[in-house]
Amino acid sequence: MKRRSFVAKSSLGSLAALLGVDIVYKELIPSGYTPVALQDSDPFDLFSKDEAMVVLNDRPWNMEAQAHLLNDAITPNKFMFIRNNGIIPEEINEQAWQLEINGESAVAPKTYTLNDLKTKFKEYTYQLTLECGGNGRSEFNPPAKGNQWTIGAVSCAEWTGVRLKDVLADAGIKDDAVYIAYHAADTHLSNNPTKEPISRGVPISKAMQEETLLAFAMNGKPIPLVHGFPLRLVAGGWPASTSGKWLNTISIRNKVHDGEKMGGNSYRVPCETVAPGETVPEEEMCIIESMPVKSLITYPKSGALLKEGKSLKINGHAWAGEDEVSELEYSIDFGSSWKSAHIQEPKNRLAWQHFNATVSFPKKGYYEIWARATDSRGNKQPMVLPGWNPKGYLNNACHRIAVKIT
Ligand SMILES: Nc1nc2c(c(=O)[nH]1)N[C@H]1C(S)=C(S)[C@@H](COP(=O)(O)O)O[C@H]1N2
Ligand SMILES: [Mo]
Repeated sequence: MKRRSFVAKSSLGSLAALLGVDIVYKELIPSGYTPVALQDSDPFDLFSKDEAMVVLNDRPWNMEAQAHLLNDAITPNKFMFIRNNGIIPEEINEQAWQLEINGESAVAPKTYTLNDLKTKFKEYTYQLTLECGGNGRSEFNPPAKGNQWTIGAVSCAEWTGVRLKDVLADAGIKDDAVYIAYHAADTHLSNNPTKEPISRGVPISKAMQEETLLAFAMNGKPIPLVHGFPLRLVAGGWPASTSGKWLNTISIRNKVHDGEKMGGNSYRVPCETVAPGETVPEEEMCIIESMPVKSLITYPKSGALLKEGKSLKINGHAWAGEDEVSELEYSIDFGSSWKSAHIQEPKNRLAWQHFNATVSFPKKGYYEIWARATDSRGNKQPMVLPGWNPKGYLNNACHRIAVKIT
């Protein structure tokens, strides 16, 4: 019954988009009525997600993973978190889809069809870590408004597309370019067509990186609708809010982009540490760029039981935004002492790295395993919460799981 109410409260339009065909008389559907074909649908079915994913919000749709669901080296669609700021676009026509490059620092506006992108430019595939800036928000105190993500708003899928830098070079970019901005086909929750749910971007230097893609495939297949079909900007290692889904426009800006969710407290944190709850003036807020070092124990699931005398193999992933993870340690004594785990090299820059260790326990009882990653510049994850900020971003505290030895 809980499932059904998700459907009833959602926008019929976006559900129709998920049916794959237009509901011809949709404006005649009585309010509160759910079409038969959708009555048995639930968000897990609609988005092809595993039933163990956790729905945080249904308007807009937001769903997160649990740590143990993220055990795969490459995150499959069914375990990938969903973060929407608006309503998923309806009736996407792949054949007619266009990407426009424009803006003050574009030589002239230019458009590309998907076919143009696929045929004119070389294709690349990278594993790219995408973490929502607000992942971990639920732990902050005083609490921060917004989706109460725990640890599951992170993924590392394999993205295929063309390099943004190749397309920008083809379109023509002026010397005064500072930032690129994305615009997309999703619509504002208010249904006001003049309002965008989100329009963010990255500095030119990030746009020009080899791994910054205009992606049309995820894990070897067309991108699932909810993750940005048919075209997505992917900027790994940065807050995933910079990776615009349903991409239809890139504007080359001659100033820092001033689109929706670029200003105020959105995806910005105090430039200097502040006391919890403090009011921070606008000019003292800085845009989040590279995400901080972080890790997740993905095996075993928290709550594991183990017989005395047996050792436990643990594994997980660690990532560090633009940087690499150089060390992964674990503790079974609440952070008093640490041992090194084995950490692998990333498949490519900006991919998460896998770690494993064999853990033994001195005697029966309750333990916690804590994991702590260190990046190549020596930054370590904090054991508890990092600096408070108004919107609860960048919580990279150590992940922990419970284990009982019986
Ligand atoms: N067009 C568009 N792109 C978007 C968003 C959105 O609401 N609309 N949300 C952003 C945010 S805040 C995040 S965290 C990621 C989530 O990507 P995912 O849903 O594919 O996991 O997409 C980003 N790109
Ligand atoms: Mo996000």
